[in-house]
Amino acid sequence: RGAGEVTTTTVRSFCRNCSALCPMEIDVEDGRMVRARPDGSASPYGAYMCPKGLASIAFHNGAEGRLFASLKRGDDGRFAPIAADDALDEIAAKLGALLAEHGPRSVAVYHGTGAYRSVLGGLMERAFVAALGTPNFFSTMTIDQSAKWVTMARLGTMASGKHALRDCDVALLAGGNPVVTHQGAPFALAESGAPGKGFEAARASGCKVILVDPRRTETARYADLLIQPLPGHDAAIFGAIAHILLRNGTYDRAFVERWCNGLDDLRAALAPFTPELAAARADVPVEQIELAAKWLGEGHRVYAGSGTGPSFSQNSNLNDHMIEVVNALCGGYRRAGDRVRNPGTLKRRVAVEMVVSPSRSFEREPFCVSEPVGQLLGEFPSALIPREIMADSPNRIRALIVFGGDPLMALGDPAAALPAFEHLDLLVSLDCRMNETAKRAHYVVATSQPFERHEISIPGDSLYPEPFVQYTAPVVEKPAGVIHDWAFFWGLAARMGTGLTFKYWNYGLRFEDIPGGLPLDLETPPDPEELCRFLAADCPVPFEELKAKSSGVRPATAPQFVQAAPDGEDGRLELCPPDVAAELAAALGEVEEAGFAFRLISRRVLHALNGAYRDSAEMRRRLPVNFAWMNPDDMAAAGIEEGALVDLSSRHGALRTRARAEARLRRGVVSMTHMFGPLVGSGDVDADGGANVGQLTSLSEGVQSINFMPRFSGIPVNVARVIGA
Ligand SMILES: Nc1nc2c(c(=O)[nH]1)N[C@H]1C(S)=C(S)[C@@H](COP(=O)(O)OP(=O)(O)OC[C@H]3O[C@@H](n4cnc5c(=O)[nH]c(N)nc54)[C@H](O)[C@@H]3O)O[C@H]1N2
Ligand SMILES: Nc1nc2c(c(=O)[nH]1)N[C@H]1C(S)=C(S)[C@@H](COP(=O)(O)OP(=O)(O)OC[C@H]3O[C@@H](n4cnc5c(=O)[nH]c(N)nc54)[C@H](O)[C@@H]3O)O[C@H]1N2
Ligand code: SF4
Ligand SMILES: [Mo]
Repeated sequence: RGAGEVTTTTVRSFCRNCSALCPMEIDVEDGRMVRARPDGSASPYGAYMCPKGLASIAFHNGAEGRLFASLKRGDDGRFAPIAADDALDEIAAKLGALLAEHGPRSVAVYHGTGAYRSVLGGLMERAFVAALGTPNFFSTMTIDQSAKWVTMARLGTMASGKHALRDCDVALLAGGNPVVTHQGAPFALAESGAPGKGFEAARASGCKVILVDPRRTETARYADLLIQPLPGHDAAIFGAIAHILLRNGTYDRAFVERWCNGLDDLRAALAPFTPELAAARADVPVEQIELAAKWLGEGHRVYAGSGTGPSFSQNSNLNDHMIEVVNALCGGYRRAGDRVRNPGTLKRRVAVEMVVSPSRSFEREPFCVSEPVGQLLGEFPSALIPREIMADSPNRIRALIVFGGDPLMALGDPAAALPAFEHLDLLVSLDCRMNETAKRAHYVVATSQPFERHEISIPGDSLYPEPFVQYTAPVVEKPAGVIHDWAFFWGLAARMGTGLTFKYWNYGLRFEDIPGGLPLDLETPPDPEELCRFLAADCPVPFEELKAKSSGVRPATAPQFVQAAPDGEDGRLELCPPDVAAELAAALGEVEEAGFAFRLISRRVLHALNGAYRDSAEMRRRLPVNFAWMNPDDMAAAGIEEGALVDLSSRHGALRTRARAEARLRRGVVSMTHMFGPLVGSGDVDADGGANVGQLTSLSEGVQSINFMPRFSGIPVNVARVIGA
């Protein structure tokens, strides 16, 4: 080729921002990615990518100050580059000394949203934590929707799973916006890739869609009924819906008789939760609650579920329990003979109509040291990390490895969290850029980014709308100074001499109980392609075929159906255990916190992914700061003009940002997104590039029992225009 000519090659891979794992085509010029397009050739979504998937090229190419070398913080507080091998030597030595002196509990790992993108890294992390033998595993799940884990532990789970959106005739989603977030099954009601298509298909086949959200979300365009309540009243709303189903006898009697306990206790506890009470508290027309209950009661294949909204608000565990109770009263699960659209490809699961009884795992050892609470799905509550560090206990946490996360921003309440993080003997951040937690770390280990890695589609395996599997080799080479996430954990194990067995782990499994696995050599690093080959061992598509078909494969598999329960299967859903009844009674007596004119609600924005991409050019153009969005009438009443500086104050703290009108919001709420600005604002929101909403939240007041979930939505606040600004 002539001088100055560039050759473009097109490589197929998949986006790893979220579990949709959209297949994509990437143009590479001289070893650099330049463009991305959706690849619809085999994709279960057709040709689809969202803006943050497209933005991942710019992110990859350094739009947000990528780290090209690891860093060590000196005694003067300044960071200096350090070779990754040297950083690992020093970290391994420190961890080894802590383990020898204080035992395995002195070491903790926090798994952030960046870690979910790293399949091999995440599995190597699990292997490493199992080898250390520490119970101190934390993830964002416990500061996200762990109310769902609490519900599983107290109510139980229907092993056959819920219906896919396309199979429903009535579908309800409380507090989620999948058209923006692409957050779908197994949590919320949606298909994660191309979410609009799933809603369109469901509606075309006659499904009625109900949304419950203080904001008329982008997803609301698919809603037949939108209920716009004040936040924090989902327990009352869904308690009232259950009340109506019981009152009218429109619940699924056969299902409840066969699979549920506690109907009488539920009936008694819900007697005071009338639709009128819920309507008054949530400030919605009572007719809307009656109509939702009518549709749900008439439905044959019902889905009731939630996004983050109810899990972030007041009484989040109770909110979630009552939403699932409504679903159970409607028999909203796949039943024997129902089609299973995607049983999984890399690991095929058999769906059986039976109940996994409540585990109440949080009542069992191991307990946290600061609170007598056990684990949920093998994890301790992230909101307790600061207390577990500060505890006056020989078993307190002394070293924290943060893998793809920014816990100081994510936990909120910096006044409580920051001193604890500063108290650590060792804080390591494994990340591709400097975030607020990394700034306080002793070591920041610079990692590779998704397109530089081998990966296989485990996160999507049973979540794709139909069976699909994809393997990718690196699209571009990683820079010399960074290491892979998996190599970080392998490298530590090799230096510390702990054995390491690599396994196909999935939620619900105890790592130790998974049979087999691949014991790793601690002398020679594993070949990532071989790790993926191992993970594909049970896949009906041979690995060589996966390698050859880089757009992914839709295997031709015989249709799968839910199987009937084996004889004598006696697991049951506990609709109203005593702790839930007590929480209902307490909620009944609650009064709205006086002295605050507004409730701050959570939201997510299309072009950012939590902390990632907020500094990209596109985001900065759209959102120079994270605005306080308000109903225009509320702004007019308070004399706040568009763009005006406003101070938000809660019982726990304050922040300053700019106001922006949004008619989609009901009155009485202010909506802000998270992970903007520095941990603590300087007072100049424009220079800071936004404000951290975590400054308004608390790690001690208003937290839930069991999962210690803080309140991230429905926070009582006042909003004041900054005078003279
Ligand atoms: N573009 C983009 N996508 C993302 C993310 C992102 O940052 N950006 N983050 C990812 C992550 S980590 C997650 S957990 C998911 C979250 O996915 P979603 O749960 O879909 O997140 P949101 O869009 O914030 O939707 C929450 C909704 O709850 C409503 N709400 C707030 N409080 C209440 C309440 O008390 N009751 C009810 N009923 N509703 C309430 C809010 O108005 C909001 O519309 O998204 C993921 N996807
Ligand atoms: N007030 C308030 N608080 C919240 C929320 C809220 O809405 N409001 N949301 C909550 C929720 S749902 C969540 S999930 C948490 C999010 O909390 P976190 O996950 O702790 O925060 P993120 O900013 O998403 O951190 C992700 C990090 O991963 C890095 N990363 C990206 N790719 C890779 C990779 O391949 N490898 C590695 N090693 N790192 C990578 C990014 O650079 C980024 O620093 O916050 C929670 N906290
Ligand atoms: S939906 Fe998720 S996987 Fe698909 S392009 Fe967007 S961020 Fe990537
Ligand atoms: Mo999340």
